[in-house]
Amino acid sequence: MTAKHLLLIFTMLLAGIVKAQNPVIQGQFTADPTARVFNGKIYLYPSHDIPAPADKPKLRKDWFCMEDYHVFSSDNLTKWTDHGVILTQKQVNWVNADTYSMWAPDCAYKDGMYYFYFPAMVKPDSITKRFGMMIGVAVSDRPDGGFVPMTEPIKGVYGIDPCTLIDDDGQAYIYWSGRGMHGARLKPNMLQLDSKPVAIEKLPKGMKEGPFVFKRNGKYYFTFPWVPKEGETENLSYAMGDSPLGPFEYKGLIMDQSPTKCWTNHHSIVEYKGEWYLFYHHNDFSPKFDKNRSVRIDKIHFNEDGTIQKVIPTLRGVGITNATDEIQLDRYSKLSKEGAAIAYVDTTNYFAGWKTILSAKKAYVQYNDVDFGTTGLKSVTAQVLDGKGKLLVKIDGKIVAKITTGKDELITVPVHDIPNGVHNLTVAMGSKGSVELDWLKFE
Ligand code: FUB
Repeated sequence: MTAKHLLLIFTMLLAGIVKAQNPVIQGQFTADPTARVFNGKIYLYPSHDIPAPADKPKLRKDWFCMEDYHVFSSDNLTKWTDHGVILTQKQVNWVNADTYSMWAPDCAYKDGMYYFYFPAMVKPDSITKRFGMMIGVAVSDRPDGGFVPMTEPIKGVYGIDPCTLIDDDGQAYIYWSGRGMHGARLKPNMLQLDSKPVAIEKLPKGMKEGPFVFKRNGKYYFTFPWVPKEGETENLSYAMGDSPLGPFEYKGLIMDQSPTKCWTNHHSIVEYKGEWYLFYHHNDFSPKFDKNRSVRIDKIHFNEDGTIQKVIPTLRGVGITNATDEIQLDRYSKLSKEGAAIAYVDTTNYFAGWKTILSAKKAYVQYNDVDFGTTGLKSVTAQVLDGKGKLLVKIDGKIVAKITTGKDELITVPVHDIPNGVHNLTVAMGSKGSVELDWLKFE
């Protein structure tokens, strides 16, 4: 890792702000995202993958390793604030802190309090007298911290991947996976079951986990990652029903399994400011090890009859990017079939992100939804990492600047006729040659 990369990560952490596009959180791994809307903001509760610490030789190097949770929030889905660590395994008396097993969490709000649900491996000698994964609760009066863990996990819940649903009548439910998929009513205190666990049946055969249940237009959606056959990886699927604990009828796929083989996928679905979003994960910042994952977001759409349209994963993700921010074109909306490619900036530090390589005349990269504001932008700066050639900067197809580069440089040129508002940006090769571009920014 170079001094430049360290400075970049340090600056991002210090500001508590991370950037838009997929993956949405940079500088650290985030997986199993549960998104919730509290007080008009989106809160993101992911698990926190880390590489197994070198001073813990007993931990498997090829498995999940998670010792704590962060929470992130945003009011525009593009700039995220990291509120820091909200719970660590050492704070929970019943958790075996040698196991680094703080897996997929959820958070629910009820009657002025926030309930953070998390699975973890119990201590062999703990009060539970059980072995394996159970689900605990930590409680706070705010969504972004102050969580105090209860001294016992929830009795009767043996498994992982908790998900909650608060129905319109205020009744809370919890769902989890472990020996099948289950759900149960929660007591008003949100800490105990109020009914026997119900097995969610009639789902297709194969390995399933990570249930996420939500309600829309009076219908209950039971959604889940599913591996139909050995040798495959997790797709995202769903079933629908008329009551919170089923029965549910299987409806189909939300997202195909990934062609680039991240074995897990784990998701949540949330409505925010009138649009629906799918939060999921992929191993973008860890291409060689799929247990170090990163959260992505894409829009999700429903058909008239309430069924879900399949989501095709994108790198562009969601939200509007300000023209005055560094625009990472490699998170593209469209790439020309020939002469355009994306590569890591630094294969010894994947968190440094990606670059766009344009290597043929007319090759292009298009990045949609850039907000050019209302004030006259005068110049554009490009971070060129290598190469020689002429770049044409276009807004909705019209050339607004030409950049001629012959080396790695930060180069600024004047722009003209910049429109107000949100438009699509394209950078195309206007000559022979090859240029490696990190980002572009208007001033
Ligand atoms: O993150 C650990 C496990 O991987 C989760 O509990 C599963 O849902 C899968 O994403």
